[in-house]
Amino acid sequence: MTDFFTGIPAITYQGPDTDTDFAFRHYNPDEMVAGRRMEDHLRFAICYWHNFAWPGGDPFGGQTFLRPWFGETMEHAKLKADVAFEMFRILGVPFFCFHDADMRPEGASFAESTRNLEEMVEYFATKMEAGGPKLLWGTANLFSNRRFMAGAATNPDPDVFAYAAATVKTCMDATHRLGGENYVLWGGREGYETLLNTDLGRELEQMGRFLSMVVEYKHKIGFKGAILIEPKPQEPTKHQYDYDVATVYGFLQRFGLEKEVKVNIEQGHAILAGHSFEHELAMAASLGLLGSIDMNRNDYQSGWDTDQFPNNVPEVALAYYEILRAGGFTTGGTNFDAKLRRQSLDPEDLILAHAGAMDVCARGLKAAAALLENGALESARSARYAGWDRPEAQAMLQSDLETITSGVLAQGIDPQPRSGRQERLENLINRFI
Ligand code: XUL
Ligand code: CO
Repeated sequence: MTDFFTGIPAITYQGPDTDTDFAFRHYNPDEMVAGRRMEDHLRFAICYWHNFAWPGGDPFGGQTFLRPWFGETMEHAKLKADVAFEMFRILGVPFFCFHDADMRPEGASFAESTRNLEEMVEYFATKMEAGGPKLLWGTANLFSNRRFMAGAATNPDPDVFAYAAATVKTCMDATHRLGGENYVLWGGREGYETLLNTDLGRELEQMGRFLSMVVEYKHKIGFKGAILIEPKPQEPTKHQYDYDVATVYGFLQRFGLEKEVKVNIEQGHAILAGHSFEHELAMAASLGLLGSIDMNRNDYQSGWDTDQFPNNVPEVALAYYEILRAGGFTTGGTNFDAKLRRQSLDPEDLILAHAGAMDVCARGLKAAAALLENGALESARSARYAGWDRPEAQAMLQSDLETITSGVLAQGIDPQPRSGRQERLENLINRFI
C-alpha cells in the first residue's frame, strides 16, 4: 500500500441524491441496460500515460505535478504501478491501457529497454492476477523519443523503421502476455511537417508493409485480440496519414487489411478532423471497422487536442447510440485517454475526474439505450428509405443507365420531394437526454 490516495474512499454507486463528491450517481455497474450489465456495455479503461506518466507540461511550461514516482529507475516504475493499481481499485474499473514508455524506464539500449519492459510486465501480471483490472489494449510509444521525430514506420531512415518494428514486437508480446483484448497503433509521427522534404508515396508504402507485418505477427503468436488503428488528422505532425476513419479504410483496403484491422476512435481526434464523434462512429460501423473508443474531448475554442474528460451528456449519448446500434462493444471499450488540467494537482483530482466522466458516460448510455428501445428514430430512418425495399428499386441497382432512362420515360417518373424532418427528430432525441 502506498499513501498517495490516503483518505480517499472506494467509489461506489450511491444514486443521484447522494451529497458526497466521492460516489457514482449514475454509473451502477450491475444495473441492466438493454439486456447487459452497465459495466459490460461501457467497459471502462483508465489510461496509464496521462494519469501516471504525464508531468503536467504544456507548450509554454513544464512540470506542474510533483509525484513521488517520477524518475527513471525501476523502483520509480514499480511505485508508479503500485499507485496506479490502487487508483484502478478505488474506481473499480474493469480495464486499463498502456504504452511501453509509460510503464518502464528507457534503457541505454534497445535490449535494456526490453528487459525493463519485461520485468514491469511481470510486475503488472502479478497485480492483475491479484484482482486488478484486465488490459483493454497495449501500444508502443513511437512518438516521444527524438529517434522517432521523423516518423516510425514512415521514417526516411530504415534503421528507425527497424527500431520501431522491434519495439512494436515487444509491445505486442507484452500485450499478449497480459491478456490484452486489443493492440492499438496510433501513428503520431506517421505523417509530415513539410511536403518539401517528404516522399509521400514511399512513406505510405512503408506504412502499409509495417502494418502487414503487425498482422502477420499477431497470427503467428496466436494473439486473439483486435488490431486497431487510431485515426487523427494532425498534431504533432502537420498532416497525419491516418487522418480519419474513411482515410484509414482506404489505406487498409489498398493493403488488403480491411478484414484484419479495426479502428479506435477518439472524440477529440474526430473533432480535429472536422467531424463529429458520432460521424466517425457511424462511418466505422458502416464499414465494419468499429473497434474501441477513446472518450476524451477537446476544448472547442482552443483547437488543440486538449484530452479533457467528457462532460457533455448529449454528445456522449449520440456516441453510445451509434455503438449500441452497431451491436455494442466486442473486444473494445471506453478508454479515458484524458488528462487533468495542469492546475489540478491533488490526488483526489485524478479520482473525481474519472468518477464524473464515468457518470457522464452512464447517463449517455442510458439515454441512448432508451432511444434505441423506443424505436421511433430507427422507424423514421427506415421509412425514409422504404422506397428502396421495393423489388423494382433493388433491380435498378443491377441495371444500367440506358435501361433506367427508358423506365423513367415509359413510367413518367417525376420524384416528389419529402421532408427530412430534421427538427422533429432533434426534438425526439431531446426527449431522451
Ligand atoms: C494521442 C493519442 C494517443 C493514443 C495512444 O492523441 O490519442 O494517446 O491514444 O497512443
Ligand atoms: Co487516444
